[in-house]
Amino acid sequence: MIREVLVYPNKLLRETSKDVMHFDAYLHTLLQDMFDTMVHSEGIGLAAVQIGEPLNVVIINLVDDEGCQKNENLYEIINPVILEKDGVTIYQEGCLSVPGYYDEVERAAHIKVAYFDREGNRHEEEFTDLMAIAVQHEMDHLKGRLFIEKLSYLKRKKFEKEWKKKQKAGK
Ligand code: Y12
Ligand code: CO
Repeated sequence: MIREVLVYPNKLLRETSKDVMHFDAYLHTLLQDMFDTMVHSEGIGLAAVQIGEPLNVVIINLVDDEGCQKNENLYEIINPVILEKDGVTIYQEGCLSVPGYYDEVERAAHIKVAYFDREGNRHEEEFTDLMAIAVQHEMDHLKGRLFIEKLSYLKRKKFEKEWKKKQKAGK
């Protein structure tokens, strides 16, 4: 089912998400709803809190070199914890909860993450490149943080001005 994506400055987006305790049908329906919503919205990543469910659940499905979003590249990341991080990378990020705004954000270039899959199996995996950026972006959502909060003071001011103007224009 396609669900509504919460948009900044919705207060629910600031909530801290809680760990999943049961790897059951409720979780599987949530994962399906997140997938349907992400694909419908043309996104490559989504956190459960973005559809109003403050649980530590993230999905990421990057597009391949041909621009295809293949199911085999879908990551379902539950209760993630960053074990190691190093290096620095800067990328122009966007977010379905801040539609139409993109800006450069600095993040770790390499991360090692422990997480659970939909069946409750524990994994440890290292991520680099766009996947490392996406995992960190989505994990920030789980702490109630948006990428715009990582911008410099001046860039944040610029964003708030543009956002208010857009809202006034009804976009
Ligand atoms: C790198 C950086 C950030 C991420 C997090 C996941 N971000 C997204 O999936 C953002 C998608 C997005 C899609 C939009 O819709 C269209 O482009 C049609 C959009 O809407 C507008 O710009 C109007 C905004 C964001 C992963 C990896
Ligand atoms: Co986002």
